[in-house]
Amino acid sequence: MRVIICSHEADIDGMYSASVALMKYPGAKLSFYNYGLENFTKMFDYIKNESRKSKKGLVIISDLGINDEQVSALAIDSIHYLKQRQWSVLWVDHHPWQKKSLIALRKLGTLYHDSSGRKCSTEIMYEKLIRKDKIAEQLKLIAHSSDFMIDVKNHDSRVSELIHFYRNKAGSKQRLEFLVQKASKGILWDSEMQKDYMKFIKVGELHKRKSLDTLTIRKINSFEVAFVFTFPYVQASLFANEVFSNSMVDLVMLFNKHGKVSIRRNTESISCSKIASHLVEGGGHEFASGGLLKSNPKDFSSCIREMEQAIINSLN
Ligand SMILES: [Mn+2]
Repeated sequence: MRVIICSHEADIDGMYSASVALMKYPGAKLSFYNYGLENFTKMFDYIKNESRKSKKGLVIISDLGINDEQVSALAIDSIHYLKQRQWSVLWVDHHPWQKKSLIALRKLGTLYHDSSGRKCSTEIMYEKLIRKDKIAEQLKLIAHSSDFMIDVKNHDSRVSELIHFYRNKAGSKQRLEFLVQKASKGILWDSEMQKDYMKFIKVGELHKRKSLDTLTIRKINSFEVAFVFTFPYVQASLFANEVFSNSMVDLVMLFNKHGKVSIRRNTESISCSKIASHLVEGGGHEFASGGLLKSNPKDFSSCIREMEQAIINSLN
């Protein structure tokens, strides 16, 4: 049977949940996607195309959530098509979904969705597919501490940085596939990754310094908020943690040249997902979220004004 695994390209959880799925279905094809209608369209086009090559198959979608009406309609339509070709769908995720989409998807395929906010996709994949496997167990522990930023001091962030490097480096998408294949065999680091990592360190440090030069701190209500324009090789979560450990801010909002915003918090009295809901295509978790700006990314002060307004709206 033809099996394809489509997972979130963003982070360790996306990669390792795909690795765990690959352990269960070693011959499966891998591909990675991000959020947004355009990306979901790409994903479903690929899946439908694969389903034309053979009747009967399985597609596993991981670590990607439906948070948008159009994406929901696209997913429902595509899965109907797949069912006609006798393909089944297994969807694993932990992002917030609209209730309507959850109900619709449950009717069409197998959906393992955790809404508790305490499990990452790799953990769900482990529990549902390959429980008790020693390698998978390690993968889910690493993904959990990376996704929820638990025990940051003892967490090895190099794989996260490397994923970020591969995502942003032209022609490096295949490296993500290698990383997932290696992890599924229990190889979490090797000389090739080390070599790539050393390349990343050089340019990554430079981009971090350049980003820090743009740091602006504003007081909004009782909260200290840092706004930073980030250069491509800066990984949002790790960088936000650095900002938190070097300053006393409560919230960090990062934005880049594409107008993409990443929101991270240092206090539980702010909801990142609420702030994101006041941005374009905003979504995510309480503790980490993102969205898009309407402002021209080159115009820092108008970007900051727009983000400030999103915070103010979320506090009301
Ligand atoms: Mn995740």
